[in-house]
Amino acid sequence: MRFDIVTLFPELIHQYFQYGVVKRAVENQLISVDTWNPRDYTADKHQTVDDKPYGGGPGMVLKYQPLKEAVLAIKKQSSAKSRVVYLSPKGQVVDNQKVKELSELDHLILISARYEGVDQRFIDHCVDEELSVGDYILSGGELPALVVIDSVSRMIPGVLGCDESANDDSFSAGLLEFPHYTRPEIVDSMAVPKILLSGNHQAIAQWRMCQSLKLTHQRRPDLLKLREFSKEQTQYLEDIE
Ligand code: 9D3
Repeated sequence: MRFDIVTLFPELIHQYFQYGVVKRAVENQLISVDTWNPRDYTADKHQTVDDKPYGGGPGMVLKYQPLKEAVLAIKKQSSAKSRVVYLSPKGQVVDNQKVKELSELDHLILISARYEGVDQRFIDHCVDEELSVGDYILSGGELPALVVIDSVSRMIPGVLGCDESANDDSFSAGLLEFPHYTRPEIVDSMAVPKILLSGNHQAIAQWRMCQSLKLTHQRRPDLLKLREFSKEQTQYLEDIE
């Protein structure tokens, strides 16, 4: 899958892909990441990318032309059908279903803005969809673009190793994860739950499932409405209540 990001701060994007899962995905040619700076698509000698808002008010607005030229340049050098996503606090909040949908595309063009945002005519004419990463204010769209790319990449077959994708199996999907422990067996007089030392794999799996259900019930009851449960799980949930 190809990702092209339009941004005034390309270094911010490239840094991220020097580490971990996404670095390996680039090396294995499962994803490719390029950045495009609207400043390179200006026509005046000061390379102006922003201007004051019509109607007055604080802050600056990214100009239409440099953004449009950047998107045109991206589309010109790619044959794949592409979707243009504008990262915006006004967008639909991204969830796992949206990530899955995006992971089935061949080419994503992501627009990361700064300042107060972009000229509305760019959105009306060049953008397919506006996405937010949550109800809190950030300083720009670069972190949101990285959030989307990171999460979408993890859904592309081959990006995660067997070990990394194992906990997406049917019982844990859609639930909060059970607690983890590692050596030593006792730290500051806190012991590891005995069951985890028993070697009884079936009992351990059941304990973990119960922990997941209990935690999800406590912290995110909204998630429980989204999925169906086995008889055993339903019984356990009734016991919690
Ligand atoms: C005071 C008006 N602000 C809107 C509520 C202006 C404004 C603040 C911050 C406009 C843009 C931004 C920068 N944020 C993003 O570009 C952004 C974002 C976010 O701030 N939160 C969650 N998701 C996203 S996606 C892009």
